[in-house]
Amino acid sequence: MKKSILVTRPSLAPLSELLPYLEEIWASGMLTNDGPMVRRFEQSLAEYLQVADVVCVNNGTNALQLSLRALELEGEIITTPFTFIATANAVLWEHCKPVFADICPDTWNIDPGDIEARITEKTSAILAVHVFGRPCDTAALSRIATEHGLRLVYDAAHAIAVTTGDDSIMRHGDASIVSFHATKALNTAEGGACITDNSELAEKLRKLRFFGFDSDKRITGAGTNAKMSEICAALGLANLGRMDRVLQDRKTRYELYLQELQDLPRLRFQSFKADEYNYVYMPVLLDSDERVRAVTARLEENAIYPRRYFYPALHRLDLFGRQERLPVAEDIAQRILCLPLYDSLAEADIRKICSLVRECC
Ligand code: T4K
Repeated sequence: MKKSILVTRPSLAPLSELLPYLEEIWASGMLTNDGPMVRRFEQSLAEYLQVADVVCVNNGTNALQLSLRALELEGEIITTPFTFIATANAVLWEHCKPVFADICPDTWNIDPGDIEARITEKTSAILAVHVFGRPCDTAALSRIATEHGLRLVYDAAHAIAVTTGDDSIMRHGDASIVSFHATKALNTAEGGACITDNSELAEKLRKLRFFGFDSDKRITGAGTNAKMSEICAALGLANLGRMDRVLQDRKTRYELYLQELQDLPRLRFQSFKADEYNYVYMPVLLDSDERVRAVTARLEENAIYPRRYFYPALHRLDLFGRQERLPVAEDIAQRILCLPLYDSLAEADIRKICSLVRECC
């Protein structure tokens, strides 16, 4: 039987590095409810990301919902159709309407020019995604948000450790969220965080994730249960300890793909600055939907499973009211394929994937 190669595999610290944290939890008997391991993980993350405040929650989707809720958003929120469904679902769950703007053809991020065309008196915020970790045009988005009095939230689910200049990408806007799902470069099995430099907002988020309780267990409002458990935080701490190595290993593998595929005229890479990317995904843009299907079929015959992140573009789904056509997003979404990329992927496997891709291009 052929060995399967999946689009990703979890980046996991050796068990021996997790055990000391688990022993502490077993000794304390504290498994959840804002315990010491979550606080330690939050502090370590704040240092690692160089941000003021990190509020950990039980997944990235809830991090998004809590951020929208804490900012008291209503009406319309302008967002990108080229993202995972969770981005737009979070808007719906907060009883707002996602209004989709088109994306840029090279970065695949939301197009600031198209946002401006979609602002109405009902717009309360922009929810931008650093797709595949590629930073959005944060300067343009800040300018638009300020000029129109809008809130600006970043879905940075893919953008762990990305910096622009000397600054963490998570320091832009009113808040950013990150995901620590098993498939992310930094994982806590399930998990996520809201990140903000605004201490009042962070306090509000802490209450919202914990039924609305303040630190004296007084009820301050309608919160929910979005707490991260101590065991998830322990896994996060163990994995955070080897993040730099994980990212370096991914970068090496990304560069091998680049070297093997860059001469193919029918294939392009996401455009990014080398020091502003985390090399967590391996998306390639092919010249047609048919070629995406052909490459996928050829790889699957060999037990290699790439993924069409993110297809279809969300704006034409019935769920979001089949909004007007967005030509760039529709074109890009049907031509992107994410090839396998993770830190333990063997060099020989990458060469094999590339030679199969070449056969179809
Ligand atoms: N915003 C954006 C822009 C996002 O991309 C996401 C999540 C969110 C928000 C929400 O964050 P979370 O609420 O999820 O924290 C995955 C993830 O479930 C999802 O977290 C992620 N984005 C999305 C892009 O991808 P699938 O449908 O690819 O998952 P699955 O189970 O097919 O896994 C992919 C591959 O990984 C499989 O071939 C097997 C492998 N795998 C998976 C898991 C779960 C493992 O080897 N071990 C595992 O434990 O959605």
